[in-house]
Amino acid sequence: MKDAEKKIESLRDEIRHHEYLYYVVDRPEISDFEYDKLMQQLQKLESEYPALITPDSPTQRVGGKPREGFVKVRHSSPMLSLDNTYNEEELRAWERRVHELTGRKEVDYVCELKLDGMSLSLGYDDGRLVRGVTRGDGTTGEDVTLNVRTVRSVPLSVPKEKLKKAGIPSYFEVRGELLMPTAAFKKLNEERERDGLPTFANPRNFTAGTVRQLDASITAQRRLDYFAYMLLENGHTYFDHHSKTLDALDAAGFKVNPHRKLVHSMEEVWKFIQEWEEKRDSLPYEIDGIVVKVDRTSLQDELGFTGKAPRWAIAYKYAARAGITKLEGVRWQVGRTGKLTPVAELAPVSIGGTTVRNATLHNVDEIERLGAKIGDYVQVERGGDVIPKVAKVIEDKDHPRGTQEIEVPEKCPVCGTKVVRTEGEVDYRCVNANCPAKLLGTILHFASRGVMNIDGMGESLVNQLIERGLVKNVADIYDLTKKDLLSLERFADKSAQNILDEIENSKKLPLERVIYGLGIRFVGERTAQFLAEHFGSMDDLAKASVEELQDVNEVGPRIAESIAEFFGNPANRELVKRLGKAGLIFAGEKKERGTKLAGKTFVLTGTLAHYSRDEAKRLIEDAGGKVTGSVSKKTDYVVAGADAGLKLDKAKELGVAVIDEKEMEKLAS
Ligand code: 0OW
Repeated sequence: MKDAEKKIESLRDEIRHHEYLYYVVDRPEISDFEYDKLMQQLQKLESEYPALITPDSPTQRVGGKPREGFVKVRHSSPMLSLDNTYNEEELRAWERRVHELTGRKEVDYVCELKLDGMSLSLGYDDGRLVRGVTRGDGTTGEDVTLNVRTVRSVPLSVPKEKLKKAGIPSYFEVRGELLMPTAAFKKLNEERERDGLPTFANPRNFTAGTVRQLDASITAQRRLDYFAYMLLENGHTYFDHHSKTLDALDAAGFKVNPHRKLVHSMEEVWKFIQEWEEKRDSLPYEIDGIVVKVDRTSLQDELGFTGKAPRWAIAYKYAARAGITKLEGVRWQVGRTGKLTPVAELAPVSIGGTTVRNATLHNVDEIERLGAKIGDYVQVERGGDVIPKVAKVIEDKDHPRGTQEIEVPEKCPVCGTKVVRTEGEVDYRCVNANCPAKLLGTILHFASRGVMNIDGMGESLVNQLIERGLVKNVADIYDLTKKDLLSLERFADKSAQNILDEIENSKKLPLERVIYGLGIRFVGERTAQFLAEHFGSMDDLAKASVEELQDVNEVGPRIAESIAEFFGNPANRELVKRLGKAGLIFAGEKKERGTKLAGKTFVLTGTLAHYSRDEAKRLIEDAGGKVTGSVSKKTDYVVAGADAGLKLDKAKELGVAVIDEKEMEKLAS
C-alpha cells in the first residue's frame, strides 16, 4: 500500500503539471496519447486502492452527478458589476472623480481585457477547490461546483508550498471570468445545427447554459475556460496592489490573462484601449472592451462602490461593430432538417473592415420583435465571429420606414411543398423528404468528418452532383463512377480517383456512423451510438417499434417517433437497403444487457458515494433495468443517496421500495 500511495501521488503531480502546461499556459510538453496513458495508470491504481482516491485527484474532475436543481449560496462579499464608458470623454470624467475622491493627482491603474463571459467565484479550503458559485444577482449565486470541476484551467487544488511561495493563504476565494473560446463555440453551434437543435447567438449565452447543466458530464464535453482576476480572504482583497494579486494568482497556477498592463496615466490607458481595439479579432475568445482598475487596494477601499459597481474600476466598451443600411429583401434558407431561416438581404455596408451583404433574422419571432419591414433601414451588428445580425430598425427623418411586410413563404422556396409550422414550435419547415435543399444538407452531413468522413465531398462538388442528377440521395454516392466525376468541372483523373477512394474507405466506418449519417431528426452522434449498441444491427433498428426504441438510453417518445417514422417511410427503407448492398457496415457489437433487472424500473435521487448518476444509470440499464426521472406507481425501486430530495418523500408516500447504492449493486450484479 505504501509504494502504491507514493506512485499515486507522483502520478497526480505529473498529471497536474501537464494539465497546467496544456490548459493554463497553453505550452503542452507531451502528446495527448502520453497524457491519456498517465491518466489511465492513475485510474487503474485508484481502482485497485479506492481508499486512496481524494476529491482533488485529476481523475475526479468529471463527477457527473446530475442534480434536480442548484443550491443557492450567499457570496462572502457582493460580486460587483462594472459601470461602462463609451468614449475618451467619459473615461476622463471617471479619472477626475477618482482624483477628487482620493485627493491624489497620480494614480496607478491596471488595464485588463474585458472578457465576454460570465463571472464566477471559486472557494478553496486548505488549498483544495471546495466550491464554484455563479455571480447570480451579485449577492447570491448558484452552487455549480461539479460543473466547475470539469473546467481544465481551474486547479482542483494548489499545493501548500506553491501557495506559500505565492504568498496566498490556504483558505481563499478566487473570482474570474468563465468563457467559451470562439472556436469551440462555433464548432458546438455547427454540431447543434446539424442535429436540428437550437443554436446559441453568442458564446456568453452558451457559457451560461453550459455551466448550469444539471449533468456535469455535458459541461465537461464543452471546453470552457477560466481567467482569474481577483483574490479574497473572507470577502476582503488580500494583496495591497491589484497587480500583485494577478501575479500571485499566476504564480499559484491559475490562468491569468497575459494581456494586462500596469500603467501610470490615463494616456497609457487610452493607448492600451486603442491597441486592443485593433488586435481583438486575433484573440481566441471574445472581448467587449477593456477594464481599468485602480491598482492600490487602500485607494480601492477609500473609493468603495455605488449600487452595483465599484468606483475604483470602470469598463470601456468597444462600440459593437455596427453599420446602418437598407433591408432590401428577405430570402428563406432551407436547412437539412427542413427548417426555414430568414436571411436579410442588405445594401452592402462596411462593418469593422468587412463588407456585409447578408445578416440573420433568426426566425419569425425575431422578425416580430424587430417589427422589421422590407425597405426599412436597419442597424446590423457583427459580434465576434458569429454571423452578422439585424439588431434594430432605424426610424428617423433620414431613414423612412419600409412598407412591405416580411411574409413567410406558403411554399418551400426550393421544392414548392407547402410549408408547415408544428404546434408550439417557432420554426417553419419544409416536410418534403426529397426536398433538394434538404438534400444538399443531407449529403454534406453524411459526407462530413464526424460522420462518413468522405474528404473532398464539400459544397461545390455536392452542388454539382445534385444539379447533374448524379446524386438524389446518400445511397447514390456509392453508385458514382469515375466517368461521372470526370464529367464535372475541374475534375481530373487524380481528384476523381481520390474521391472514389474516400467513398470506398467510408464503408469501413462503424454502424453508429451510418445511423448518424441517415440524418434522422433528433438522432445526433450520441443517440446513434446508443442505438447501435442497443440493437447491434441496422435491420433490428429498422424494425423496432416505438416502445422498443424507448428502451434505448436517452431515447424518449419524441426521438422514438422520429426514428419509427423514418424507417416507416418506404423510400428510406429502400435507401437503407441500397446502403447495405453497397457494403456499408450494418452490424455492430451489441452491448449485451443482463436480464437480472429486466422489467424493473428505478429512480435515482440524491448523491451516491461511488457512482455518478450516469454510471448508476448505466449499471441498471446494462442489467436490463430502466431508469426514469420521476417516481410513480410503476416504479419498482428508488435508489436514495445522500441528501435525497423530493423523490424520496414521493416514494414513501406511494409505498415504493427505497434502497441504497449497496443494495442497488447487489440487485444488478
Ligand atoms: N469581464 C472581465 C472582468 C474583469 C471586477 C472586480 C470588481 C468589479 C468588476 O474581464 N477583467 N475584471 C472584473 O473586475 N470584472 C470583469 O467582468 C465583470 C464582472 C461582472 C460583470 C462583468 O463580467
